[in-house]
Amino acid sequence: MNPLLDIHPDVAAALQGGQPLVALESTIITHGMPWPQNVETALRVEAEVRTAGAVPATIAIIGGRLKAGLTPEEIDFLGRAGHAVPKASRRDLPLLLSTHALGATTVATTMMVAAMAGIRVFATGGIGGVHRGAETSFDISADLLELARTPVAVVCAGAKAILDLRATLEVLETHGVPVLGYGTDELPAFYSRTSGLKLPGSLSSPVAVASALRAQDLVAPGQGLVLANPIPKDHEIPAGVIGAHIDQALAEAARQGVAGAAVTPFLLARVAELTGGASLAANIALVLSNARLAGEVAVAYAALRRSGAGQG
Ligand code: PSU
Ligand code: MN
Repeated sequence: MNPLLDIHPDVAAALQGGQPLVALESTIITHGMPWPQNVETALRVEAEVRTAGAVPATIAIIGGRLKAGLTPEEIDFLGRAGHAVPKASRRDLPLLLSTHALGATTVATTMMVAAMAGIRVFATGGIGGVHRGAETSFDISADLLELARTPVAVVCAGAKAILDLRATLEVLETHGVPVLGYGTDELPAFYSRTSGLKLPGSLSSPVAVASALRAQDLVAPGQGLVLANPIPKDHEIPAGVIGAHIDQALAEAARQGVAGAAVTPFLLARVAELTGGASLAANIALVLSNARLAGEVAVAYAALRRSGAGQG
């Protein structure tokens, strides 16, 4: 057990008993949504995971400790603090931990902590990816490289069209990361169900996903996977509507010289402002839907592991 890791008693009991677990990130709470919807959503997401029959483990850094499983009070504290909490990606961990700081875990660091704890499934909204203009900025999210090296399946609604989605898929392919559509053979684009980008495969039941995870355990045991679950139909925002707002947010970021780790939070916040309540409602709906699916996958995966089956 990692000496920097604290496991919540409910999470520890589930790990001990081989029960299904789902990891959840905290950057979506501090940097992905405004207060108070961020706290309400984080608590509802945990409830969705429980409804599916799994135990939620929201992950963050508090007082220089890696936390797998937070109390509702800790979630409330992070949500109120918002952007005052440092965003913690892989490169930030040594400094945040050694200075006893707070940190909101991104997809990359949530995967790291989940893997340390022994949690195979993780639900979030969207992953980071290759930014538009990366050919000159070199801005490629550490999330993609984490997926190549850490054995956690990330259930998400694809990636936001603030990114270069085609290049994002190419980088994942280069690193051998499976990207599976759930009930679709196209990469979902977060607010929209389709992107026009074909995926190599699609699965349509939690058991089918769990058995792909079991196969991955045998053939590529150190690697992650993306399960791309399209936003529920009644919350979809057509690409044509969201596209103009994204273009405006990107132009403002360029004009203001926003760079590095600030880029993604800036774009997320601007797109949310420009689209008004619609994008926030969509974001909440897709995260809840991903949490439910992740819970179902975790349940199926735990059952296959218990029976020693699931390959072939
Ligand atoms: N995309 C979203 N919502 C989010 C994020 C991305 O639609 O909240 C967050 C996640 O925590 C993700 C991080 O891991 O942003 C990626 O940041 P960067 O591009 O700086 O790696
Ligand atoms: Mn970046």
